[in-house]
Amino acid sequence: MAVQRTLVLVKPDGVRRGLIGEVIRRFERKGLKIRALKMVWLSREKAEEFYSVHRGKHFFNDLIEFITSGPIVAMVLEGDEAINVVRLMIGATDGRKAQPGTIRGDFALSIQDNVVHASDSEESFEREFKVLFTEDEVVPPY
Ligand code: 3AN
Repeated sequence: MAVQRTLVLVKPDGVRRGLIGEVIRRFERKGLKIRALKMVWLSREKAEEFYSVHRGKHFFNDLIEFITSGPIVAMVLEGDEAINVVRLMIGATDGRKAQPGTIRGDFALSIQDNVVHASDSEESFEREFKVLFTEDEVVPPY
């Protein structure tokens, strides 16, 4: 058993569509613990830092425009193998290819407007966490 933390975003499309509660509900019912939660509107600078691994790709500009187009909800979830569990629950990047039953499979029909983001590795979590949170925003285990 390896307890991990992972970072999840409800992206601007998810917030606009009123899916914040639906997304959080799925993770809570799964048994994941919310250790931090906040609503933020990313600056262009923060967004570019968050998605720095995609800099130079053909979709980078559109991605930055999209993620800064409205507020997002950022959270830190914790649980046994949380990184993989959450990736399975959100589904494939392209909503058209994501399995029904996953968040993207149930709510997305696009590769960009795909409702949620989740860290894909411990290294990604560490990097993403620093862009969005400080340790004092994380509640102790409960
Ligand atoms: P995931 O969000 O599943 O980890 P990544 O990290 O490969 O996927 O991509 C980050 C984000 O970049 C995606 N959620 C999507 O919004 C956008 N993206 C990725 N690949 C493409 C693509 N081929 N065309 C347009 N947007 C893309």
